[in-house]
Amino acid sequence: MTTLKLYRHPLSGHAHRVELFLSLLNLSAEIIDVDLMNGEHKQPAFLSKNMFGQVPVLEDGDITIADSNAILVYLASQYDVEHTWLPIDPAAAAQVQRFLSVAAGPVASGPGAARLVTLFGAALDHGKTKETANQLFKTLEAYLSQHEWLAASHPTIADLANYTYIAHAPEGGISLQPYPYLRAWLQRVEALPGFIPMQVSEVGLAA
Ligand SMILES: N[C@@H](CCC(=O)N[C@@H](CS)C(=O)NCC(=O)O)C(=O)O
Repeated sequence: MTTLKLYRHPLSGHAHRVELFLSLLNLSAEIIDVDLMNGEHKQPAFLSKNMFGQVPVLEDGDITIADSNAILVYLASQYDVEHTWLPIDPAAAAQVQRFLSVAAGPVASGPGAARLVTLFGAALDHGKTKETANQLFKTLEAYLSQHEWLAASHPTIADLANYTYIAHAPEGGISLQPYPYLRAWLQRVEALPGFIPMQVSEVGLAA
């Protein structure tokens, strides 16, 4: 019997990738919303869970893990007995890590950051975030014309880590229309048994 608790915000793509993986693994967790708008994540109680003051954070009994990709690695290592989501073979594991770095790099600073501008009014260069996103999407489009999944011949946590902010790129003003292979890959992720979407934001759309 697990006692998983996920601290998240419903519009956080970083948190969504964890919620998605929990669902795909058929693991139930208590979901605790952190009030980012009122700075709950910068209060001592939350900072004691993550010194960087960011969601998501996962608690599994007395184990606390912060950072979405670290949580995906933990859940795969702890609960995926077949080790398909994060292969053990060193070269295969490195392929997954390569794409976790993409998720933490250009996906976060491209489509992720563009959405921060349009939905939450972040003081970032929107043009630069869109440029980063389109550069990345062009590269991934060519790659996905030859590959079904990002890091292996089957889905891995690399696909989940990259999925959410790419799927929600249009919220940041970035069209996915020019990228049919990228859209087909998104649809393959969405067809996985247990898939759950992140809600589409209405925050900022009225502004
Ligand atoms: N590297 C972190 C990034 C997490 C992150 O950026 N979380 C955002 C929400 S999507 C957050 O908590 N922002 C509040 C802040 O940074 O003050 C991860 O992968 O978990």
